[in-house]
Amino acid sequence: MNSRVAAKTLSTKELQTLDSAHFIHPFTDHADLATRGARVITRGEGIYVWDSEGEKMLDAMSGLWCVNVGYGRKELAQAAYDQMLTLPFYNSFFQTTNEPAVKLAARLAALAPKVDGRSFEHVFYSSSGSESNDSNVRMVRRYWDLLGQPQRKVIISRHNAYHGSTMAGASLGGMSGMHAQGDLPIPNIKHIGQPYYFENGKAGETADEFGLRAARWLEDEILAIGQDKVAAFIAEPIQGAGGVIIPPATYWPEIQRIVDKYGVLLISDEVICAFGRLGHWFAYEKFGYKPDLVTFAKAVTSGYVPLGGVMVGDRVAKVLIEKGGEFNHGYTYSGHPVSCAVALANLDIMEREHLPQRVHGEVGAYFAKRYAELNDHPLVGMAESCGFVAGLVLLKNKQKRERFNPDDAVGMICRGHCFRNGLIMRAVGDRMIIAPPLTMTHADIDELLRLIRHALDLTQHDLHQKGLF
Ligand code: PXG
Repeated sequence: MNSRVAAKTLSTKELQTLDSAHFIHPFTDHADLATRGARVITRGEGIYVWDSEGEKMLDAMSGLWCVNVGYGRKELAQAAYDQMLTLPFYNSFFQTTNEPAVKLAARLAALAPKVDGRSFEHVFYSSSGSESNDSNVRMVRRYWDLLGQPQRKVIISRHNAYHGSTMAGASLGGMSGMHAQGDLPIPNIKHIGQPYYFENGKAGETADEFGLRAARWLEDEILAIGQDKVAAFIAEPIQGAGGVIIPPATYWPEIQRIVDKYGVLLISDEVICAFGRLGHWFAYEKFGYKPDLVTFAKAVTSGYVPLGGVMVGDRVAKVLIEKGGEFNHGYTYSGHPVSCAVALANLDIMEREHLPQRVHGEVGAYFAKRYAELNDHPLVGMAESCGFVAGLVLLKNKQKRERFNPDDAVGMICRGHCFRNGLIMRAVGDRMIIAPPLTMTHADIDELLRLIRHALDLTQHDLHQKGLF
């Protein structure tokens, strides 16, 4: 494309043609996309986005689980502008640092709650969740090397987990479709089952009983591999991309007991769950466990600019710093001044507007109550939420808990009805999920629930016509 084209305002059709000619999208079937043309999102304000045809949509996915403060925040733009003029970039490799990165690290350390005297005084920066989890692999292995236990290499994760899309991120994740492309997982990554009660609970087993059973799969795996070979366990507090899988209350305490018993490091991947999403700054506080490393990204800047990182707990930091010498790892953009300046301004908004507290308190309770009402819909099984993430499963027969045939792609049918009717909701197989901005008011929540119910009604009608329901 020449520069004249770049300067001109393009029609939707022109943009779509250029898009399929030049832009390889993430996780997309390009041949399929070329037949329909990508939807062009042009602007956002508050909880809404608009496309190039002027359609307004309530963005119940906060972009991609990240725009926690909503769209159109001028002070985030101002923070980026000011920082770009002052110092757009400098590296933090050769014994240099910059003011926003330092201030942000100290602020994150102060926000991360201490559990049983364990604290997070240190931060390692990256630009994304995937990179952060790569850093976790490097850090965990370095830790055990420094302690004279280099054989402790195996990191245990879970099926249907999502930890990113780099080689290590995709390997840590438990998505079979991702593993099938490119010889993944890389060596020394193992997976256990996920704590999905609806799917894996046995007849007559309570959710709490199932939670204990699912946690003990970790103990079985540690014993099968050999305790002296296991470096860490990594998990999302609630699985996000896997379909908003909320573990039973017994799960996390039992996981804590097991990692403590075998001395295994615990990595809490909070790329989705931190920064108010579950009503706390960090999600481990919600579930009361004690991670050694916490992955963050996304909402640290509300997605306005890329930033990720790892909160490094005392146990690991002490060894890395006191015994470590040089850690041969880092990124050009580790501690990027513009990203860190935007993150600071984003945390200002979250604090000023008490966003985690709103989710934790009355607004979150209202959302939970309204969302749970969806359980009375004929298509819906197990509509449940935690903070501002929520999921439900579409059921063919509610009384018999019968699922749809995966080939019928009912989730995609429902997602289509959402999109055409002004709602962005995500489908993961037959699960419909949301993670709305934390700024939602009662009126916004009412509107969201009206839109979801309308889309479910249309889906039911459609499936009925197709003979599927
Ligand atoms: N960990 C978790 C828990 C995530 O949710 C990542 C790591 C990777 O972050 P980056 O910034 O490298 O993408 C994520 C990202 C989806 C979807 O379909 C979810 C994510 C990314 C893309 C799509 O729900 N989460």
